[in-house]
Amino acid sequence: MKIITKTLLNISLLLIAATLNAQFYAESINDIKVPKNFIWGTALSEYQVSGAAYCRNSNWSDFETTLPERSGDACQFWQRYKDDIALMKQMGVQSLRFSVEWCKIEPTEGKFDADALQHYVDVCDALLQANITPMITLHHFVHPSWFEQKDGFADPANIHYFERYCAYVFEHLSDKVHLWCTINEPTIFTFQGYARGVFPPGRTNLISAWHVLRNMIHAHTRVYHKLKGMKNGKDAQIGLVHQYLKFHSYTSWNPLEMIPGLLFNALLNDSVMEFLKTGEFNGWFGVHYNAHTTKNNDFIGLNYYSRATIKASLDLSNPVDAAHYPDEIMTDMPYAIYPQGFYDALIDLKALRIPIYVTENGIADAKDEHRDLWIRSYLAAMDKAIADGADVRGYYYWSIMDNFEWDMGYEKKFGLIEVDRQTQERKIRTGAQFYVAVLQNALANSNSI
Ligand code: GCO
Repeated sequence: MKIITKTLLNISLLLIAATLNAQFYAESINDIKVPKNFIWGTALSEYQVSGAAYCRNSNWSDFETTLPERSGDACQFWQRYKDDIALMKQMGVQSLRFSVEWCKIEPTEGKFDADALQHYVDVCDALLQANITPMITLHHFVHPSWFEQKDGFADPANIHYFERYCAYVFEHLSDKVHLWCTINEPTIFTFQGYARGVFPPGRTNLISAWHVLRNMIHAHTRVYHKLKGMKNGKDAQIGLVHQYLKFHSYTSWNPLEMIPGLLFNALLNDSVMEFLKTGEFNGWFGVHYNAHTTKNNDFIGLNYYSRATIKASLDLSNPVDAAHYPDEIMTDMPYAIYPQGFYDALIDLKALRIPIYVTENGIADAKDEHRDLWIRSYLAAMDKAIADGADVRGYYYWSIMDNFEWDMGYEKKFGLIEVDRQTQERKIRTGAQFYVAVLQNALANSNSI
């Protein structure tokens, strides 16, 4: 009986895949053609895999005391990185995007911790020995408590602290690392922390959200030019990471869906896209920044998951809700599988005329039912975008292993590798096999066009 149900389920999934993603579905790894030297990687961030136990005195370790679920010691990556890197090597991972934690490097204002720096030197050495190219993110939602207490990125006078920390890390690691992400998703950091209040510092003030976003864009620009002027700067590839997220109204006529969509699109996508294209940031409420140049990135990091479909609801306490159409497959996050949006984002970014790294893409799927479909359809969408001229240089699956999904805790399973947090045992998921095959194939022969 079980087998019959499973077979029927598999057949129906295949049918859905065939109709829904007719245009975007990779039957085999040979359907995915990438340029020479393309990098196949995976991504993580320190706080999400090491937790508050290893990243104390940070905005997140302070804030999560108010959350129902705490990060604890997460996957203990801080101490288990050697074994995890060995597992990555075995899978064929060519590059790891990870974050350096500012709260470890500079736990007290102006005092840099040599042991923490050494830890990251060791991580880079372990990666290089395993033939895995390191890609560093300098800010992935987390910073030291002392920086937060000065009002963090809400005060433009604080940008120089961030610049100093970035320069310190770059000075010590740029001999080993050539791929650098300055800030991860300034829009999400701002929206979640200053508009929705579900990330630190837990504020709900739209005007200040626009100011914070402007300051982060400014901080990125300053760090970019600072690092480019340092030793190894010219050879390094440095870029911002933007989550390309578009809001979509469920109906084409309901103002309750369209008005929030206008605001969310402006704050979460359009303002940053405009900055990337023109060097000028125009926010609401007169918030403005002009970098006076468009050369503020060597590449753009694209995090793409899905679109957000908003539907008006009769529940007055929650008048708009995350929705999906009946024929769409939901992930465990409040959005559906939507490879078309990935293609569209890549084509939009093509206009920047700089290389693109897909710095994050992956599915939360605790039952591991749709991971295979996600990977096949999103890689097919990327393949089409490449064929249509998008200069994509690498793809990083989010995430190498299950981890702490911020305000949503541990329930969201993004990992290629399943982590049992009781035993800390790691197991490669069945749904990851297609990606592992892509990795293995890329290792064996460069799958170039
Ligand atoms: C983000 C982050 C990651 C998330 C991932 C899954 O986009 O919020 O960069 O830290 O874990 O995107 O939601």
